[in-house]
Amino acid sequence: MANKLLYPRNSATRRVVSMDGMWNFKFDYKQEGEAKDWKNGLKDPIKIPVPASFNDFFVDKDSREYAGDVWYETKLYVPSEWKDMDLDIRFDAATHFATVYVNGVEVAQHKGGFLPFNANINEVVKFDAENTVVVKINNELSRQTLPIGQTITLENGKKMVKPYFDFFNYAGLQRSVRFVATPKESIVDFTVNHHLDGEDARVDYLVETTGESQVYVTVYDEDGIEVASAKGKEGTILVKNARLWNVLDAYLYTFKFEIKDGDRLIDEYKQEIGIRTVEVKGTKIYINNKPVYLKGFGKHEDSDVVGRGFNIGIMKRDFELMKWIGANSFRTSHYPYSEEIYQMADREGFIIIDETPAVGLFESLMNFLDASKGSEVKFFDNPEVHKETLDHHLQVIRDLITRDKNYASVCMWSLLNEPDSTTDSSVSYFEALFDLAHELDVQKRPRTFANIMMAPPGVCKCSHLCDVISLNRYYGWYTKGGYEMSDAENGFRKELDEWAKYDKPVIFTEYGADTYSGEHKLPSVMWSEEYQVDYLDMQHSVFDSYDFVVGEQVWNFADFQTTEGIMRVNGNKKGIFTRNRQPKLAAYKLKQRWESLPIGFKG
Ligand code: CKX
Repeated sequence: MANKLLYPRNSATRRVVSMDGMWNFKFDYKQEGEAKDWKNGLKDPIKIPVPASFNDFFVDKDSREYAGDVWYETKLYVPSEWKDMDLDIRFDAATHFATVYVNGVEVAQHKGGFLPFNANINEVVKFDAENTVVVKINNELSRQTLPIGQTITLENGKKMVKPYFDFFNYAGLQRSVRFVATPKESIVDFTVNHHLDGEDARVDYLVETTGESQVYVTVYDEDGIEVASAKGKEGTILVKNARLWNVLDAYLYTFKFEIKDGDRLIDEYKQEIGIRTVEVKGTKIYINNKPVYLKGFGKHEDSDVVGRGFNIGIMKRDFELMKWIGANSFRTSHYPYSEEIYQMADREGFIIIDETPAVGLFESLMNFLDASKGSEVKFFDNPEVHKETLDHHLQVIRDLITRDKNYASVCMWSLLNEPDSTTDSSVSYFEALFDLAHELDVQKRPRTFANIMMAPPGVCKCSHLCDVISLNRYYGWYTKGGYEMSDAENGFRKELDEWAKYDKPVIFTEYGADTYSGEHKLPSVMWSEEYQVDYLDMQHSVFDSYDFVVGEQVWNFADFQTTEGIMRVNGNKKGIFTRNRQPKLAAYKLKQRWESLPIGFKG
């Protein structure tokens, strides 16, 4: 069975049935689900919405903090009219480890909570009947999962997940689940790569199918007019007078891929595609041969009640707020986001820095805050990290690039967030990641990782691998905050003077200050809305002093949920917007700045 990761779409030859809604659900407190054959169906279940994290629906702490297996069940009716087709259940994600059973038979397993996978059911399906679909999901973390953490057992015998990162370990069926019927001979994948040729564009394409019939590609403009076409599984399409996809000025062509036997249509798949190029030259990032300055945010898929569950309303509100504030980019911190968000970014013309779930690659007990004082053994000095963790990390990169490679909005790959890049043992691990990303991405987009403040120039051993240097810096917050901010600024400038020697573009993928919405103080003090403004003013004054700084992404777009801690007030409050998407004072300050910065600022 070909590894089909194409986003599920109805077409003349394909059928997609949503499986979203209320599913049966059980916690497996006694770890008895396997022994009691819950794979055949759940007895005395409760109901739970899909897509959503399970954690925030309940009123008791054991449910919210549950660590271990949870079981989901639903029924799926399959008509016999589809008996000659490939029948798959496509999970947009299952966090973090999933085992899928249909009619009591295991049909798929998947490790990793933020990328899609398929469960083929042809061998076990009952036609013209209800089929029992059961999904066992485990939410525990270790050094061999991405993201990284640990799972401990409390003295009362209950398990607890302790993330090495600063966001709540939401879990479950957090994205949509769909039943997909495709022809036996089908389009499995395609890849596009764009070249500008004066007013024209040449689009190299490669189509992967499960058979040998002829492939046809037809390109339509936004008015549905055919503008180009080609025949064959591989080739180049010339789009005359191409309307390019530009930042905040998007244009999407519809590419229709067909497999035909003579006039008989075998399979059809369509996707909207923006034609653009992205590259790094010197210390600048170019889109369509024009320099761009990134303005925007680190975000999270995070909202009230549904946790990390895909929330289409929040997605819409977030884009409206980002347009309002003058942003043009965001990073999918710290994991690949729902595909609908990339589709929206394509449509709205936003640049995405697409990040893997490689966060917490630091020896730490609580989370990154302990990173500098975790155990003496450095993360990459652990031999098993270079085996199981690296194998999984490389697989995640393969799946990430397979899933997202054709989105115009995806302009950079962030392969890790705040790893311990300070040891010789980290270099071979990073080299493997960066080499694979370069090999797999035909568009050769820039590669980076978000560098933590403990890994400045001369200490970091891996920044030379980056095409773009991405920095997470908190001068004036985690170091020398408050009245010491002037010293913080001096230290900041000294560090940037060192980064200048890399002669590469530098972007800030994080800078921010925790701000309790409604807290006001004149003169400002830390945690007040006024301090967030003063803090941002200092950062921007530093950024504007360096020509090679070509991007600023504030941490964070919105307040978000974390584990409990003495520095978290029901979550991380560095949002420019509150968790329910209302502006703090700094939002107006940022709007003023970003609306004044041209897209080619410093270009
Ligand atoms: N960086 C000093 C990773 C984010 C956290 C952020 C924070 C840290 C800062 C590291 O996921 O939320 O502390 O706000």
